[in-house]
Amino acid sequence: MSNRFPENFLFGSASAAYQVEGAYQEDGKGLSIWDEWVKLPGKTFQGTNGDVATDHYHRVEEDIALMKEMGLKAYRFSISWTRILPEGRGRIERKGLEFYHKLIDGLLENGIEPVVTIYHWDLPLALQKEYGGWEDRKIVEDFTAFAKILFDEFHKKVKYWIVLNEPNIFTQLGYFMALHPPGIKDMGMYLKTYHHTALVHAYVVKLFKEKGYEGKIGSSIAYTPGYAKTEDEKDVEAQRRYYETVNHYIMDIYFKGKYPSWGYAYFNERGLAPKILPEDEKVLVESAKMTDFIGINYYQSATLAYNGEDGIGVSDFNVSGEKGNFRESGIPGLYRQVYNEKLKYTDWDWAIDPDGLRYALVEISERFGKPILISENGMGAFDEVSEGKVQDGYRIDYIREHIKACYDAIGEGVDLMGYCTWSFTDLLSWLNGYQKRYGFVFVDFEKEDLPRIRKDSFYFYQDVIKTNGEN
Ligand code: BGP
Repeated sequence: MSNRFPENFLFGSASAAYQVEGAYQEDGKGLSIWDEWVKLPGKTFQGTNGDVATDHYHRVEEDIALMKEMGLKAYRFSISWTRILPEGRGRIERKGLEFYHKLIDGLLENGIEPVVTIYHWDLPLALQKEYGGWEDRKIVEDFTAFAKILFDEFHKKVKYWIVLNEPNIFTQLGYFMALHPPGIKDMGMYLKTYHHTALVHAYVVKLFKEKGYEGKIGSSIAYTPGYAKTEDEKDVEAQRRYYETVNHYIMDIYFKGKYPSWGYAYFNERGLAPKILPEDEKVLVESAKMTDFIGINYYQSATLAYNGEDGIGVSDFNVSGEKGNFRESGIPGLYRQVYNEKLKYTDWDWAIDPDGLRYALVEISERFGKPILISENGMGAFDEVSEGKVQDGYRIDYIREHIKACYDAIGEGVDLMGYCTWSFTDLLSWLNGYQKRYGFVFVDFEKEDLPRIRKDSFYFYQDVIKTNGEN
């Protein structure tokens, strides 16, 4: 690599509260839907849970010291709603706010920009039980009140806010694939809850702008660009249908304020489309304009082929990491996701495609004309410690090539604010437990004191940052 990025480019790394903090019942914290879900039989990989995770809650100084040593420019983390509002609304728990002050102050003192995700999937259990959480429009009011507490408390310290992390994934896995709480399989519910996430984003952005807080605000979408498998008209049509019902569907409502017409009509004809109230349209369009940036979590691309009405449906995920089991999956009548011989795959069958990142950045930038922040990108692997070292050259290659793709995208006119890897330390993978590792810092989960070990990729990224990408 021999590139230099803009001087203020945010080379960072990311995490989420439930995946690192642990201390799930400490200092007055209330339970989230994940605290309950992980205790139900068969719901998580070999019963793993985030009760302790990396114990970041108690080791925040140690983790920040590692970030400083690395020279990290930005650290993206999420705030646990039930640390602040144990019941989801009402009584505020000061100790929760103090924890995040400690984290944010520690970052700032060490020259690291905090990038705060307001919601990374750990909904207060009380709200799920009371009215079904995302299933009801009441979520807008409760979420907005929570966000306002955070803005009032932290606005002088935090410049970058991400309202929601991957709303397309938590609604899809929670309501269509039954792999996340509340474990429902109903496409209409998935589309309805997704619509509610878009409203939450819209009202929170509007609040932020109307109250005049300083800083930039957006949301992060999991974006998987799609290629047609062949030039055959049927495969090209499958790709078009994928964009209308997936990529443009999830993105347009956030960043244009409208669903794409073919995609919405397709769901509507089948009685699956969400109800759009006249006031929704107004706030969605207004807030799409006010949204400062688009957060993109990029891991892989998809290759699409024709899928008939009687074709293949969704398949199980490879959660064990047993390589070479690529399973096609699809939506009958729309598209089928197939294996791409030109690409390499991770042990969990995720396609490794750095050029897909460049391609995604260019298409998003052209469609929405907004700055982009890569809020997650990384490679899950089975890392091993040998003589005190973790030689993760595969991860170095992965990250190097994706950074090169960012550089090329900037060259093609993309306004890219930063690049945050997933993740800084190893942490809990929602569906794959502790065995699937993403960090620059290895955490030995077998040992009670959870020791941290710098991987080879730690030194690689340290160098990338030091030279601002010229490495
Ligand atoms: C994203 C989530 C992260 C993280 C990452 C890796 O979807 O925002 O929280 O989990 O994916 O995914 P996985 O752990 O399933 O490999």
